Amino acid sequence: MSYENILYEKKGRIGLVTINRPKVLNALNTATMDELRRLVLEIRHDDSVGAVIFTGSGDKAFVAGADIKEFLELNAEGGRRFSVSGQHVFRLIEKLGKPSIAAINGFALGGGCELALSCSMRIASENAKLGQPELNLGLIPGYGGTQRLARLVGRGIAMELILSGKFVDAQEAFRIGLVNKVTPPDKLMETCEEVARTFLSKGALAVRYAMEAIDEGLQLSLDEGAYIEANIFGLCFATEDMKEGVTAFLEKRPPNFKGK
Ligand code: CO8
Repeated sequence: MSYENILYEKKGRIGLVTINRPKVLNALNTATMDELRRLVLEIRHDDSVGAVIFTGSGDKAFVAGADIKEFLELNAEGGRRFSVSGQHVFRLIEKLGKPSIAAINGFALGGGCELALSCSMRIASENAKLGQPELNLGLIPGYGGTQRLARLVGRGIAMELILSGKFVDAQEAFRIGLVNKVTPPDKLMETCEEVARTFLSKGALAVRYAMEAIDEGLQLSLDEGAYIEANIFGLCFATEDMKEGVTAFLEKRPPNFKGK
């Protein structure tokens, strides 16, 4: 499939998705969100891809938000639909079943920060700035930010960031747990690929099961989450990878996982 606003390449088993509208700091317009939805579905069904990195074109922005130029045309129902369809795309990323890394190479604002929040983890370059400035526009975050930010960094910090609309730099984002790592700009992609390769070295089924247990459990009580964990843990015993992993350990050799 070809895309106008997104670049997509495969580096080995890593899918590299680059939002490519640098003139508007990679703002997500409707067409880009539609392409992103199609691409994420394509990646989901492509067994040759085991991990995904999302980034933005140029050296200034990851994604500076939803495309503000589209907002004035919307009425209440249009705004709601806009929000629901964007939430759907980001939920597809979250439930991809393959780890995703946001390589934050500059501004990650509004919908851009929300895109990063829907990834499994975030790595920021030293020049990154993150924030949810929607209240400055008389809006609230609409692509899951009110929900995911609070779940990731806690209620108090989410309240502070969303109600103030302030930007935080990479170090502050690291301090509050919004990003997992900070790198010099020229090391960002290398670091993301290195982390992705670590995930790829595990069995793809166990990776997917662990992600499912974490993500499903986060929506449940501890007891319900533990129940899901036990069931998925049990399921691991039906995989060839589990037998291979345990046998390899006992035979003191590296495992050769097949994703089966
Ligand atoms: N949408 C559209 N265009 C944008 C956006 C954006 N989000 N961000 C930047 N641009 C454009 C600018 O208009 C400018 O275009 P032009 O050259 O034609 O004037 C170009 O990108 C370069 O930007 P600046 O000249 O402003 O660059 P600066 O370095 O001076 O400033 C900033 C960079 C601080 C990032 C600034 O561009 C800015 O504040 N951008 C807007 C950030 C923002 O508010 N983002 C949140 C948007 S709302 C949102 O994401 C809601 C998501 C949920 C949607 C669901 C709702 C229905």
